[in-house]
Amino acid sequence: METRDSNWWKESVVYQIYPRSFQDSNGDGVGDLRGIINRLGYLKDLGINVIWLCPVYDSPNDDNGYDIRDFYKIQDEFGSMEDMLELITQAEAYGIRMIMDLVANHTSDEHAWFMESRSSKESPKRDWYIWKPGNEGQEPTNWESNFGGSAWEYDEISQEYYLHCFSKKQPDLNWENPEVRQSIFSMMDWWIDRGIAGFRIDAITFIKKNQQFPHLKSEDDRRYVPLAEACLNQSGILDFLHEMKQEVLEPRNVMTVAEAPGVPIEQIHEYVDEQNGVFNMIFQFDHVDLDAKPMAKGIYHPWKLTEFKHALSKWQIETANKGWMALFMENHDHVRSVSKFGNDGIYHKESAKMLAAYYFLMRGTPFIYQGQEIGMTNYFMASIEEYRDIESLNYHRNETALGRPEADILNYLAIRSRDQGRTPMQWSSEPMAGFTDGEPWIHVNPNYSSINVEEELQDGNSILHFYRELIKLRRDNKALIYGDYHEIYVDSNELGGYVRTYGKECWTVICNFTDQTIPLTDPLEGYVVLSNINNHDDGLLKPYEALICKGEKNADAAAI
Ligand code: TEU
Ligand code: CA
Repeated sequence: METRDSNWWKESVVYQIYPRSFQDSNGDGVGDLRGIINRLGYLKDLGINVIWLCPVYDSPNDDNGYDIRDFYKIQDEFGSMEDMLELITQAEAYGIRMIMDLVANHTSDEHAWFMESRSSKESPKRDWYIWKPGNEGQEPTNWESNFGGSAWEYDEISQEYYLHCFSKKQPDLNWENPEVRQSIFSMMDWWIDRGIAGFRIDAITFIKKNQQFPHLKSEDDRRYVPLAEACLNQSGILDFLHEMKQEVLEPRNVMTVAEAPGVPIEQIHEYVDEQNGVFNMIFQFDHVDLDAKPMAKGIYHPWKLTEFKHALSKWQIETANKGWMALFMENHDHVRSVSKFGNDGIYHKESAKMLAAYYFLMRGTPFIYQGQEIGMTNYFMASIEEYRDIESLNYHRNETALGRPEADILNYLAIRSRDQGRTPMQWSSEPMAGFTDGEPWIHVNPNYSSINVEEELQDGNSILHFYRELIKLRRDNKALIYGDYHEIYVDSNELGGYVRTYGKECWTVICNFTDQTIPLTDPLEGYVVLSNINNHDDGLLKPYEALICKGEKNADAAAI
């Protein structure tokens, strides 16, 4: 019988693939399924055992596949259903399970359900989406879409407005309608029958809307107010999620990781409690969004290291006895972590490895986003022409209309745009980084000639090798998976770290987040098992140095 601590998804390391940017196999400049199949050996050698595949379903690509036209079809640019099934089978042969993105808050406006829904007010599928008449010639409410502008779009055909939390080509499904829920659940079953091991569940905290459809109070003179207050983690959402659990997740025993912005820490147990929660784990965004508050205004907000550490450790503490976290530093919606939290200049290598050591050995399942394992960086796109992401393009248009100077907008996008994480995977120093033989759909970061897989495979000291070692270390030491977590250096704005204790074992991770040498006031517990530099000096941490030490638990271990 499986015991609580033998859940495979806890012992796994997940690798996230954004298929458009991973590997092109046919020279059209767009990554594809065949490209992924060709790289399975690389992933196996890295040591990961789960792939989270971002959407590959048929889509007009308004939001790069997060606008699904047909859940049961693979988008032509990525390949065929046969390729998908082959990917699942081949990955399995390498000991890798696949989880797919489940996008169930909305569909594409080109989905057959929506076409039918918009065809007339009397359509049997009318109520599958959220339709409202105008309010004295204006939108039904003043809600602002997550991608900017009104969250309502007027439809000429049926002369009402429909709601879209994201782009106007992503109409929101009406989860109040039981037929909608059933259709989503049977689609999930269908994919599980194809051999996938679970789901990363997209934007799930948006599925319930405040049924009063209130007008939101504005703090400034902007016309629209971010819709979170009425559409994010609304009361009643858990009823829908428990139904999903009962209908699909529990009977099929699949791995689930939910993208769950807006869940307050006090509520985490309702989401991930082992018995009564609904998902195995969630993604929270406090640490990656520190620089973007308030989100609505899109203005850079400075942050301190103590805030960054707290944004991670508070979830560790809250889930200490029950529940589990998804650990991550990057994904396809965020910028590159070495550029944001490390130093992508002279300490590129050291700081990328330090960040890896810092998050990877916390209590939870680590996720690696493609390219993170080689230390891919942001790069400054000098013109809006280089951007592809709908959120960034909308942002640029709306802010320009409000009179914001072009340079300001570009500076903001350089540190927040989702495209920073979407430049092609850097495989080699060949033209186009070995990603494609053709013209890539988005610019390759010019630093590919020095930062690439081929080079790092040859260098035993590379970031890539450090990730391999971390993965192996975690796999071989249960303490690093199941051990208790205790934060150290809580108030330091230079150092960060924690202790993991398990039986007699006691592991310490200590990281220097600065480009200065910092004296260590407390003696190290035990001996150094892994470090990101070759010449550790006792009593000091060099710039961006990280130490992973193993010792024996003693009475004052908790006091360091
Ligand atoms: O993102 C939804 C979402 O909630 C994020 O924008 C989140 O708020 C943000 O990362 C916190 O900083 C998901 C997908 O990941 C994204 O790519 C899609 O565009 C979006 O859903 C719509 O499907
Ligand atoms: Ca291709």
